[in-house]
Amino acid sequence: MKIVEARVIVCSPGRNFVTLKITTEDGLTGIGDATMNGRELAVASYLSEYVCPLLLGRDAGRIEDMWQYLYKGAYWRGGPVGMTAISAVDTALWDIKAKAAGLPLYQLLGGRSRDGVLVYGHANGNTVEEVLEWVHSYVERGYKAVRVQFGIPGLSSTYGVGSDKLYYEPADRGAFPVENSWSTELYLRSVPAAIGRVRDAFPDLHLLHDVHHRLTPIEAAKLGQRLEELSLFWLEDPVPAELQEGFRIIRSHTTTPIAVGEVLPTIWDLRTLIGEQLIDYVRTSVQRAGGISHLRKIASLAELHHVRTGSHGATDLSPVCMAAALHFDLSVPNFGIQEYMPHTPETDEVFPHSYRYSDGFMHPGEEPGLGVEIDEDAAGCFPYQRAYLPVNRLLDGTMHSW
Ligand code: GCO
Ligand code: MG
Repeated sequence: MKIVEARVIVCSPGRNFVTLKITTEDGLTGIGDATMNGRELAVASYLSEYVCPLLLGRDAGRIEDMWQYLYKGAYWRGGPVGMTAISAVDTALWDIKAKAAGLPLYQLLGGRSRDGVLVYGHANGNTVEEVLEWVHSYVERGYKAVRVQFGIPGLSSTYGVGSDKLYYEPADRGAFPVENSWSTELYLRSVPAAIGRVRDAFPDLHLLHDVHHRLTPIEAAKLGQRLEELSLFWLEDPVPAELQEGFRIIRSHTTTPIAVGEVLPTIWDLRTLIGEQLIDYVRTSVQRAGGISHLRKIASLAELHHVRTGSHGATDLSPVCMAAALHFDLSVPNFGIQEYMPHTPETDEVFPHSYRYSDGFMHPGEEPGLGVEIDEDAAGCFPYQRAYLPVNRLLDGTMHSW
């Protein structure tokens, strides 16, 4: 199964996506998601300038060897650009292998460990009333788990609350990033009570909340303590995770479950967090963490340490990643939950797929391979448009993590 073509397709059906398409000599094709929100062309050019030429003539069936070749062979290891590129190659090769076998990918990963993939939706709003309305609409659609994000009185805008409630997308098209403002004091003053109101209204629902890397460990420890009685499913990214040891402080103070990892691309970046059981859910994804092959190794390390998976699934992870994630989720023993934000109709038109949602759960479908394709004619109608994620400043103008 020699690779005869490897191409990068960049399109923007509502938001930017980078897709790698690999073709073999017998005409099989596989695709992988290489989107890195706000920095898309860095990965596209890494792939087309350096990786695609290396794939030609190689055996598409040697997935692990290809992974090692691209990881060890670059000398410059890790990092989001390189790892996203490897993810795309790995995913495309798994797609090809499963198509060649005539099986949905999860069958090659050991088969189903469960009947469906528990997902959580996003409810957000400027006021608690708005959030309550959205949570209600998710519950009506069968969701068992909902993430809640609130506007913060005194701040003009913040992470997680957008103008379009269903298709929340933080990256904005424009010459410069949007500037958000932040005050930990104002946040801690309003958010615990806001989550409390949702808990009162929905006593049985799994509730999740994303702090988006903004607190210090001791602030996060205090927040975790205050939220304990609300029984969150998880508190996400309470602090930036470069300093993994910082999570020891949070852990020693609170039993609120912690989820981390959407920006961390390798098992080595997660070693302390998982190995010391400092987190409960690992959130890195097929698209960020070296594809199916590497994410499975991370899941195995996590399994050993009582950590479950909770893969990132915002709209900047394309339907190709979503499909791959669902095969992974269905198969790993220590699955926890999957984030799910529906893509826009334009995106779904470019990426026809077999995965489906029903009553709080998703299933990848039974098509051979990933069960998703890219319609290149449709993609061609939506050319790339530069977009940036916002930046964040404290009220006195100091740069802060967004
Ligand atoms: C999440 C994430 C996203 C990210 C986005 C960045 O939990 O879904 O934090 O909202 O901000 O994916 O591109
Ligand atoms: Mg997050």
